[in-house]
Amino acid sequence: MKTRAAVAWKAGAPLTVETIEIGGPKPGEVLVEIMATGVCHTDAYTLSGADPEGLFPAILGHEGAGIVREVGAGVTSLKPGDHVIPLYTPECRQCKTCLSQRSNLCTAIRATQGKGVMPDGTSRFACDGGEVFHYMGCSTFSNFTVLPEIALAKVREDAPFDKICYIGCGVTTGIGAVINTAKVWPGANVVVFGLGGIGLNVIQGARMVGADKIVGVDLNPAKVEMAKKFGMTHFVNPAEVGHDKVVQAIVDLTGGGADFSFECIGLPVTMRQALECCHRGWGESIIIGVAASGQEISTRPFQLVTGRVWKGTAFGGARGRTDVPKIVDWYMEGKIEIDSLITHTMPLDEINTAFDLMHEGKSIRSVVTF
Ligand code: NAD
Ligand code: AHE
Ligand code: ZN
Repeated sequence: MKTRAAVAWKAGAPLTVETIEIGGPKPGEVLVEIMATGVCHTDAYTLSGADPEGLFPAILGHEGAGIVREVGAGVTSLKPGDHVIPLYTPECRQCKTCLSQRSNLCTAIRATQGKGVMPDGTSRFACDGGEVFHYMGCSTFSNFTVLPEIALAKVREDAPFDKICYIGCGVTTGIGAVINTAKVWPGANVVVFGLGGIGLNVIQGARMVGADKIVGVDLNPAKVEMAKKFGMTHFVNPAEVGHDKVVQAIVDLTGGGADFSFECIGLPVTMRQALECCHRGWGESIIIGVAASGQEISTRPFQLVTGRVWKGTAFGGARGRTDVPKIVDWYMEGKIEIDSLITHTMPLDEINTAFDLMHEGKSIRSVVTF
């Protein structure tokens, strides 16, 4: 069948909306009509050309919500009409990692996902007769997309697509990093580097679990108002305190250092600051931000010898098919806030505006509705 999709033809160029061909679902696969998709900084990262797994032409997007329209042979857990959120971190419940219960990094389809194809090694997308790659196994910048059954979370049908799409990445990543990865305790002092679509969800997660001080760090003072609304108690602007004094400023504010810090920017320099502002003996720093190809982190080993812990997290450590429906429930029950973080909504034809707003620091999340 034909569908409309925003195609990334080459690194650094705007997306163009095209009518493309999409193949039907093969065994174990599901055809989904995407109703809404968020635009995450990771989409911009891959479009920039800095992602070693970035392939072109591709249909980007990994933060969607939609409706199952057709299922392939052997699909048992989903049927046409079900409401779903695509999962770039699937949950097969059979691989070594899923069975271990020690990590959410399911390995069932990761290799083909990174190559821009479905698990059988082929793409379901074509444009003008040429193959177009999938992205993060999701490709939510297409009105219709195909995913393996194990990469879809079934969610309640009364939840609005244009809000819960954000649970497909940003909300779950931020809140999950606090709950699943760091396991922040009530009364902890928390520092969040980067007050964007991810960092603000870390802040609301930290407030949910009863953190004491929640210190935000960002170069853009326009982010302060929203961050305070979500629970930020103190703000540090590196441009004001001096980039080389950020760590000391945080150590002073927290009475000795952070119990937990979260890097939600994607820069080695802020990753180092996030580690070094942690409390001697126990402070844990969680890397969420994605740094460009070839970049490396560094610190004095003494920082680790003296008890600071460096960790990372993908999709907030969430097991998608199990945890995502619960997070949708939290939203519907008013336990978490999403609406005000979605600062802009636009049709697919205006998707490039979402990238512009992100780069200009004017949006938190833009959502494209179909
Ligand atoms: P965003 O653009 O919405 O937010 C980034 C924020 O960082 C902005 O507020 C910006 O002003 C601030 N910033 C930029 N440079 C800074 C600096 N030098 N010092 C202080 N603040 C600075 O991006 P987002 O969607 O929140 O994503 C944040 C990062 O998280 C990206 O790297 C993205 O790829 C990554 N990410 C990772 C995961 C994961 O599973 N690990 C999931 C989603 C996103
Ligand atoms: N191809 C990229 C990987 C970037 C990355 O780390 N992605 C995160 C999700 S970001 C969502 O916005 C992730 O899930 N990582 C685990 C994984 O298996 O990809 C690169 O830089 O190589
Ligand atoms: Zn994302």
